[in-house]
Amino acid sequence: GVEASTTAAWMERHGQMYDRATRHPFTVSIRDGTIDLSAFKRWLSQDYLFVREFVAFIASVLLKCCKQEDSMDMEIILGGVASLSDELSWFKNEAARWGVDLASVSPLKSNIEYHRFLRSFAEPEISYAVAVTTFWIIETVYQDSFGFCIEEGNKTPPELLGTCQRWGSAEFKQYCQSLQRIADRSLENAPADAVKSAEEAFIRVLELEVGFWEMSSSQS
Ligand code: HMH
Repeated sequence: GVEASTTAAWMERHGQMYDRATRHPFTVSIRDGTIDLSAFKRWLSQDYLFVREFVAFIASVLLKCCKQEDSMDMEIILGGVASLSDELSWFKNEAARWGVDLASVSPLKSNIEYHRFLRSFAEPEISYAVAVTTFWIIETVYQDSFGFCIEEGNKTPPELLGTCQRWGSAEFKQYCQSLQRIADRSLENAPADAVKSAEEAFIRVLELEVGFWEMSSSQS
């Protein structure tokens, strides 16, 4: 019969948490046009710092991928590293447009917590299956959150559409689906303890993403 993939099963099992991360009041307020622009600017500057850490994280996923016997996923992950170069330029442009000075931004508490989590993947003991699954869910939360902001019926302010397109585009969705296939295939071949660790990391990402939106919504 047709079985749901491991990751699809987790999205159902932890559906409430997944929805809290992908339909957060912060992104919902972008979609309904009530977003507070100072909150948007705070998100922009904090996410710039996040993405700089994310580069090192994806590099660690790439390294684990290359150490695999069969590293057929290398090109997809390498594409992810490459697209972050363009993304960092995008952040600089966007920050200039909003009058945000990136040089003077320090990471807030939830961002620091997320950095610490990302850095833990540099440990060689963490398996490729766990790392690539974590990579997939981090990207997917943004894809789903911003995709919703450009779906039918949105009242997203025109000046925020570029941001929403970056992660909400059909192209980014396909990239996330490629990562999901990679994650599922890796999990199928992984030992039970790695599958368990991957599920824990999946849940942890959802919590950290909620924390990141909360941090952006209100100064705390
Ligand atoms: C906090 N999560 C956060 N920032 C991002 N840019 C992504 C996920 C996806 O790239």
